[in-house]
Amino acid sequence: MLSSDFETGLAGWYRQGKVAWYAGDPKHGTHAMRFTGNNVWVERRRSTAGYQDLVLSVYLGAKSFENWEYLILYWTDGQTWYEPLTVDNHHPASDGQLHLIEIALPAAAANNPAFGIAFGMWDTDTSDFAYIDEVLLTGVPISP
Ligand SMILES: [Ca+2]
Ligand SMILES: [Ca+2]
Repeated sequence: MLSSDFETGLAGWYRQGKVAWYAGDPKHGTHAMRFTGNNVWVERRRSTAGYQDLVLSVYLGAKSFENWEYLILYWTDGQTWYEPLTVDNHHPASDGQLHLIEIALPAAAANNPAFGIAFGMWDTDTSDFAYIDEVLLTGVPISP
């Protein structure tokens, strides 16, 4: 339903803050998306109309986080932004490498024309980084 490996750029993603199309490591393939600095927000909307049993997967990691620094994965039903994943400096994905995260989204995400996902990085600075690659949203067509 949505697949983004960032091999050809960051098109389709609304971006605020210091977000780069990134050829360094870590990455899968030739490029990933990299955040640095504070107040980063990257968002993409995708209607899930006609689909259920949604699963969101992504490879992500964070580097140089201290206690107060966060990378958060969000999804929205069009009303509320939910936060199923927060990477802080105690999370395994704070080791600067890419980790597969898979989230089975609740029913409110299904069959929803206002569905969207986002990533935020907060209270960080220019020596902190987050890496995102291979964002994939899958769903099962709802039988008529
Ligand atoms: Ca890639
Ligand atoms: Ca830091």
